Amino acid sequence: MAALGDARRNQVTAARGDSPRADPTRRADIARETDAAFRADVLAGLTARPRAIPARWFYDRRGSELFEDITRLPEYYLTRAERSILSAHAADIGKLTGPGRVVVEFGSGSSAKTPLVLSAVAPSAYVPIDISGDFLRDSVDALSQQFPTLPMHPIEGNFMHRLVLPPTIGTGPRMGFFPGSTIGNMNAPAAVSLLRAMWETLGEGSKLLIGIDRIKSPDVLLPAYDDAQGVTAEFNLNLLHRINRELRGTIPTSAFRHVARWNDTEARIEMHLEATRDLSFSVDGHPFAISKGKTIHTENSYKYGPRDARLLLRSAGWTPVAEWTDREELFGLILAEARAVPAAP
Ligand code: AVJ
Repeated sequence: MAALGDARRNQVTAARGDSPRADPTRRADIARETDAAFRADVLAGLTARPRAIPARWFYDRRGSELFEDITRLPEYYLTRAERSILSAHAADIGKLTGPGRVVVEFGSGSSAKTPLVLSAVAPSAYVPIDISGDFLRDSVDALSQQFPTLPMHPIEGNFMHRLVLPPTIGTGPRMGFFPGSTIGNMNAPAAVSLLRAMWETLGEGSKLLIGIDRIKSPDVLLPAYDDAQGVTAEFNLNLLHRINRELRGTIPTSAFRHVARWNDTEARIEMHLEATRDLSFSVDGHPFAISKGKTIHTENSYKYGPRDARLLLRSAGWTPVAEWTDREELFGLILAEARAVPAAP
């Protein structure tokens, strides 16, 4: 998957064949905006107390590769659980959505989940939205092999805001697909505004199929974010390497260690980078210091009980209509509908 970013402008690209990569001027603009936003977020995040850098900056090329590796770790149950739910309940999902919907995937990754959904719901078109044009092109290329007659209209843009869908997809019913518990990176207000933006993008009468990771024992949660092979540690530390690479940083990366914590009050996993000694360094010429034991907060991954998840959806105008889980009840897949909200009694 690629990150949720603010730096990139929404823009509707032409249909398949006209890759977002095809416009070099626009790509250069996007790269410049992304650089500026990364620099601003890092400088502000290192100046703030507590120190915090938004999780979306994990996903440079190396970070995206490391995330793919994470999804294959024995401890990282999320991807496997969601995929097992999708394959076990594909027929059910298809029955409830009906054929001929336009499937709009938010943050399309190189995920193995998309084919399961496309087979289940027999859509009339597929619209993947991602801020990474590279990822979009690759996933559309791969999916075209498997679904040669399905029209595909990739959109390179930021789905945090309302998007205009390409008119060529028609006015037929739509279904959003938002897998992977990506919603977990946002706090409640941000999650609600994202779900509302999706409602606006898709329109009344549309459906949303969303994967949300559940609250469970920290004995299961913590290893998923602190695996034995150290892949998640490398993923977290890659942020510091990225800062050094892209922002002329002098951070002594080996003096930081990966920390994963379960914050029970907030119902979230937190990832931090902890200084193992008193340090000073510079980023883009700006000096910074951090004392031993202090951290840079790099990610939140909120977890939801089944009722929490449904309340979150309703708060954004989505009415839950069905819900599935895996055998161990680790992960929830919810189908919701964009109904007009009836007047309160
Ligand atoms: C992509 C946000 C769903 O929170 O589980 C995985 C990111 N971070 N391991 C998650 C992540 C550390 C992942 N999401």
